[in-house]
Amino acid sequence: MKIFIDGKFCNERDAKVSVFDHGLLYGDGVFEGIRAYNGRVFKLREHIDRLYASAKAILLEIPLTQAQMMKATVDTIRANKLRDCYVRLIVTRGIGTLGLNPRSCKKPSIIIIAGKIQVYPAELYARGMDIVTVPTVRNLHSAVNPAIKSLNYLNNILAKIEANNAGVEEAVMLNAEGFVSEGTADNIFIIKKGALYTPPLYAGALYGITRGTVMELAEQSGIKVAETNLTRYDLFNADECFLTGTGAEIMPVIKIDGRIIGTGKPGPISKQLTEEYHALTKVSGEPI
Ligand code: PXG
Repeated sequence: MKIFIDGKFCNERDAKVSVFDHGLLYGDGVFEGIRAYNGRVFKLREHIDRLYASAKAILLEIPLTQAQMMKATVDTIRANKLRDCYVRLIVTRGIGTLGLNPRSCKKPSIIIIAGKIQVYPAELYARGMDIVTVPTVRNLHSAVNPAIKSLNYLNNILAKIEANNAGVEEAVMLNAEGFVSEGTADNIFIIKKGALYTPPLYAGALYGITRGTVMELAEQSGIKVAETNLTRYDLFNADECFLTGTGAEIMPVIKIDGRIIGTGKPGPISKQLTEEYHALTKVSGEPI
């Protein structure tokens, strides 16, 4: 595997970062998770835009233009001769001293890894997922805004551990007000009486690129889409529910906190949107 580090490709064995990198010492940095399908990088522009928006929010100046970053991403996939893969882009504050002062870091580090994606088993998509709401609340937008895809994912990791401890794969996080925000690496949607609802971004969600794509697909099919605050009650009484993310794509949810959702099987609108999403991933994106 060839890994891009600061403008050079190196072998997996030699792909190492300094113990003084503030990405490691403090989680000081940002990242993206991107997928390529069928020789095309899906929604590359959108992911690069979000990476730079995350960096801007933490006052991290990425030493590449957006065009150079897009090229580096495509070059990394090419160097590994991949057509269907997962790409992790990481930009850290760089190497500094012990002590959190970011001014000690002279140059941000850029890492690009293109590899195989770990996907949920096909049976799970066919059956639908059982999820729970968890005690760990989503970060406040007045603290580290959840819109920032930062290297500090402990909030989500704790939620994931709590879900796993409850015997399920994924968590729904609520915000400090008790409204639904999102999953640990996915946005959440419900369907009620034929309309699609998802929490607004100010409820503490990431500006999910899959979320945006699904909303566009729904609108194109004449499905009403609304961003609105949702409570656990709304989730329990939904006709259908699903999670969206680059990794999970569209994952139907059939049980939440022990309540069966709708018929207890992936619903027709979830299935329709999944088919449309898969069709889109096959034909659109930046050629590798
Ligand atoms: N919320 C959070 C907190 C996320 O981290 C999403 C929603 C969905 O966003 P996208 O833009 O992917 O639709 C994410 C995405 C990984 C990994 O390897 C994480 C994500 C995506 C891909 C891989 O942990 N998070």
